[in-house]
Amino acid sequence: MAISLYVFHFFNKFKVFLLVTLCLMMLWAAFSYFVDSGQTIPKLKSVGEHFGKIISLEKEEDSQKEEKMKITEGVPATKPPQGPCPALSPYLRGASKLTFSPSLTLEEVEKENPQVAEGRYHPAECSALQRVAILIPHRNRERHLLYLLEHLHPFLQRQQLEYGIYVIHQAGSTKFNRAKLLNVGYLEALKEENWDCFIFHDVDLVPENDFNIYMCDRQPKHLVVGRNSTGYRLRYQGYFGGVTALTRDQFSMVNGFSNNYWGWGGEDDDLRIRVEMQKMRVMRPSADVARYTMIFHNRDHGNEENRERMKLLRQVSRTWKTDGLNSCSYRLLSVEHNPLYINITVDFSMQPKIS
Ligand code: UDH
Ligand code: MN
Repeated sequence: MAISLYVFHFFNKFKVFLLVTLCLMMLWAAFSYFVDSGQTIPKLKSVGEHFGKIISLEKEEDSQKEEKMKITEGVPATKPPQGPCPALSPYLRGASKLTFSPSLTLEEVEKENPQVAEGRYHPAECSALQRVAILIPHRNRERHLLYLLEHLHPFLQRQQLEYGIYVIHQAGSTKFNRAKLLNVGYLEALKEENWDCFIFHDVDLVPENDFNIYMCDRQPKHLVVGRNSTGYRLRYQGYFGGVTALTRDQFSMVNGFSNNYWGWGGEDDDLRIRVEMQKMRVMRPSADVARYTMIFHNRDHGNEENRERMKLLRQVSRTWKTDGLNSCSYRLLSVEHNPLYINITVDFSMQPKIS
């Protein structure tokens, strides 16, 4: 009796504690039963599964990467995205003394320019501010072309430009047509690249100072302020010949050059009139940098003075809309990608001579 009384007292004293303990034990038993049978916390389980998958995918990717690395060993890795080139290239040198070696060969110039491929170049260290097409009208001036290529490639590279040099060669012996060749150059060059800027460049004019930047501006630019043969003075007020720079849009806005100037003279003045009619204004770099050496030459056969030019120049306001890029017909004979320039050969002999 005394013992049973004692047990009763003991339970009575700790009944709350015992009850709580009992409940906890029952809960634990139920919890472990469900976990073991796989019926509970499905979310947690699936997260775990995914986690496992992610790890195994990473492992797969790693092994694929290793495989790729093995395959592409020796191939340069794709370059990181580049920033734009600086506004002023750090490689410019200023005035340079030009020399023209009589023994120079095309192979030597090619060796000097290993980074030029198929007449094109782009800087490796930054993305150029403009893509520039240099258009050179040409016939029977191989020596001049060689000297121009020799000087122009390093000159343009020092300016950190993306560029292509196009030589537009007039086949046959009909009267030379500089302006029409330049129209052809513009149309053909745009077939292979959306050039931003076009430099219309005589073959015999070599720039003396690399601060004369071969980029286009908000207005058409005339780059030959002075040349050795004119005492480095502008040939005449309004002169717009030799080397000019127009954007793709500026040139298209004036409908390009006229196609009707056969022989020497007038086509450059015609272009200036077109530019002025579109309310654009010719800009020139300062006289101390816009200097050229013209390689000496006499007047070429087939490029005799055009005696019709004054008459044509009086008609520009009437003719510019229908005579130009939109009416430039020609027979394309070939487009050759040489190491240092793209050679476009055209035939104008079927063209009617309108004057
Ligand atoms: N051109 C050729 N082949 C020709 C004629 C012209 O390639 O047969 C091209 C060449 O790009 C040249 C440009 O057209 O630079 C302009 O022609 P040009 O150099 O004959 O014109 P420029 O005004 O001379 O320089 C005109 C003759 C001046 C003779 C002066 C004699 N001292
Ligand atoms: Mn000349």
